[in-house]
Amino acid sequence: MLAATGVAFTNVPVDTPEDLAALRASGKLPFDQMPLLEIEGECLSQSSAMIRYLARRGGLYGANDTDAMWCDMVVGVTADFAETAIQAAFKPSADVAIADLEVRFAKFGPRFEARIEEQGSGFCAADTMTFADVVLAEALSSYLEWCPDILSGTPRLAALFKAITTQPDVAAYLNSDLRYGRPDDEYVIAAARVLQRALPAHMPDAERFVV
Ligand SMILES: N[C@@H](CCC(=O)N[C@@H](CS)C(=O)NCC(=O)O)C(=O)O
Repeated sequence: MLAATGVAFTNVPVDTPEDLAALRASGKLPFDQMPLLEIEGECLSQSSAMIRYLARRGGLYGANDTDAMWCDMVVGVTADFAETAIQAAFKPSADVAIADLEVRFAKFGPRFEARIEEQGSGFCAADTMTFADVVLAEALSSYLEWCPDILSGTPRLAALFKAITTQPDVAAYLNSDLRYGRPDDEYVIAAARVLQRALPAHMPDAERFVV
């Protein structure tokens, strides 16, 4: 959403439990949780609030209440759809992750396709691009990291994905070092280490970071 609304930004990685403790001690986390978006002197928590704040600020919440309702509906269902992709790196194997993603896509992909057809603009919520298209494209990018051909049977969804990811600011972001790659075991281990949580049960010594 930062890229889609033309806001230059930096990522500040939290690599160690000490980094997280320092961030907590800084008082910048309103609810003691990550992620944190620092923008114009404000410290924002909750990714859905950040996304909507950026959408309003960038004029991507549609032109009226009906558009906004469709944005919220599509973003809500996209969260359900994206959950499987967020969990993929935590699965026992890539084959299991891909099988789960295919099942989830079989449920939602045709619904997204039908919604785009019904809308008629090529976008999913309104006559023009909204943050719902950006959020949906982000979720699709995660699916494509695991299943590169997954959009082959949904041409409208594929066209929406292309329309969003070829926006100049979005394309520049996707091709930059700011864009994280597909999460791997290293990411899963780093997240458990920083948050001092258990690893997925299939990993050796799964409790090794639990304090
Ligand atoms: N619902 C929140 C996610 C909040 C969350 O689960 N944050 C985790 C890290 S991804 C965290 O800070 N956990 C530590 C804690 O809750 O104390 C969002 O979408 O931003």
